[in-house]
Amino acid sequence: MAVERTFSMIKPDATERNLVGAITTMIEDSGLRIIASRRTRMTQEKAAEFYGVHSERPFFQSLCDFMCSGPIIVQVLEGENAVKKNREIMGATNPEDAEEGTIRKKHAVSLEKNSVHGSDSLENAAIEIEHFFSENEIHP
Ligand code: IDP
Ligand code: MG
Repeated sequence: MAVERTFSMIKPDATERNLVGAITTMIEDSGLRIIASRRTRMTQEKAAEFYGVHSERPFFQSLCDFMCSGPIIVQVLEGENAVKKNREIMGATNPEDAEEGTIRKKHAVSLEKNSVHGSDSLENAAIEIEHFFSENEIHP
């Protein structure tokens, strides 16, 4: 198995409900290590760029508005099969479909306000990490 890095975000619905510690604990309990972490805010420009693949979808503007509506936590996670493992502990995009014990099942409020983001491939993980972190902010 390969040690990988993935990008994680705690979304505004979760920071608003004071769930940063609870979600971070679920990540750490999975064995993944948080090797970079920062509280910040999205701008409309950054949200539109970050979610660019969804720019033609009907929910795009609402998603960008939501992502800018409050603070977020951006993190780099490291561990064996980190990309897949993080997607597993996040649960399905729609919390109604998420499995028991996942972050989204436990904490998400809706399909849009689903508490966390996680990279969906190793390639996208590298791109998304670069959006938010320089190498000297990452400390394994
Ligand atoms: P993911 O976050 O599980 O990778 P994506 O399909 O990449 O899911 O969608 C990105 C984000 O856009 C979701 O996490 C969610 O916040 C939002 N989203 C996805 N589909 C819908 C929808 O049909 N309505 C509203 N928001 C959506
Ligand atoms: Mg996605």
